[in-house]
Amino acid sequence: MMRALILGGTADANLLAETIAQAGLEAVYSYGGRTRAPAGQKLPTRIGGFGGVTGLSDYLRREGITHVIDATHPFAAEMSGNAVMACAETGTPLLALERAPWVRTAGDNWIEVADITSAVAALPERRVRVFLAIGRQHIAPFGARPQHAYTLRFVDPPEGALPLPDADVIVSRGPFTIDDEFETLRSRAIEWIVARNSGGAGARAKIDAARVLGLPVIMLARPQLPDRPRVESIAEVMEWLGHRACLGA
Ligand code: 3Y8
Ligand code: NAP
Repeated sequence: MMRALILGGTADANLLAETIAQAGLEAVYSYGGRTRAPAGQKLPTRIGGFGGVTGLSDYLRREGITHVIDATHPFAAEMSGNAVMACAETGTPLLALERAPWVRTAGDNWIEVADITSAVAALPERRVRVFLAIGRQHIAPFGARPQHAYTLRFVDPPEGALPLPDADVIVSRGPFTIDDEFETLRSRAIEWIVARNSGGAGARAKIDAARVLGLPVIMLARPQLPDRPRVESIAEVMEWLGHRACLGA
């Protein structure tokens, strides 16, 4: 009897969960517990870490999971690494649903960097207005450049003081439209954007708006993920699950 675990937390994972629920397949959706009120799911849902590789292996055995789909974010490197190890340990088939990275096009003014430290160093010395659209987990290193006026965007309201003397927070969970992004960038006179190369559509609008406005984007490259089978479409995941759903019919 098939029972799939979806490692979720992304728009793509939500669409996959919808398709699996419609096909009547047995599956569990898993959130990492990063946000206060994650979007609801039709599938049974669990929230929070498993407890490392061992915790995930125990979960797979205990719950009789027969297939794991890693539909987490391309920057969720620890979760993806744990999934590769736990699935190898338990002999559970694993497939990653991974969205292609955004590719610089004509007119994009990108400064591509490998990590947060390089992103901080890429900002100019003179005070500028910077939009940090990278969530809350990686804000502290920008404290090394306190001279700038920062606009941050979080899914949930910040708890406690921010590590930046001149910062205001937009609380919004996205996905974002191009009109949203023009409004945000113009109303706050943003001059620089820091973004992660997440891929997909949900975070893309700020990149398109930046191109139109000619703003420089410091683009964080994805972390190296372990080698594992991967697809980019939900149809391929459903086929892998042995289900030729009449998708989109
Ligand atoms: C908890 C699930 C849906 C899914 C919405 C997508 C789109 C909007 C764009 C910006 C960039 C960022 C961030 C972002 C986007 C979608 C999608 C996407 C980027 C939720 C969600 C969870 C999270 C966790 C959250 C992180 C943060 C990252 C904000 C739910 C809403 C920056 C990614 O404030 C925080 O603590 C935020 C934490 C992890 C990145 C980080 O590392 O800080 N996502 N985002 C997941 C879990 O608990 O397992 O709450 O419902 C999902 C979505 N976030 O409903 O259609 O394509 O997935 N999420 C990035 O770097 O691009 C925002 O602001 O322009
Ligand atoms: P991470 O750094 O790779 O993971 C850190 C730890 O969080 C993992 O080792 C695991 O804890 C737990 N975890 C992460 N994702 C989990 C999941 N789906 N289910 C159960 N536990 C999970 O991950 P992250 O970058 O913080 O991302 C956390 C979540 O937010 C993921 O679901 C990811 O998809 C989502 N996210 C979404 C976006 C977006 O743009 N949509 C961006 C970033 C992150 P244990 O070791 O204890 O098991």
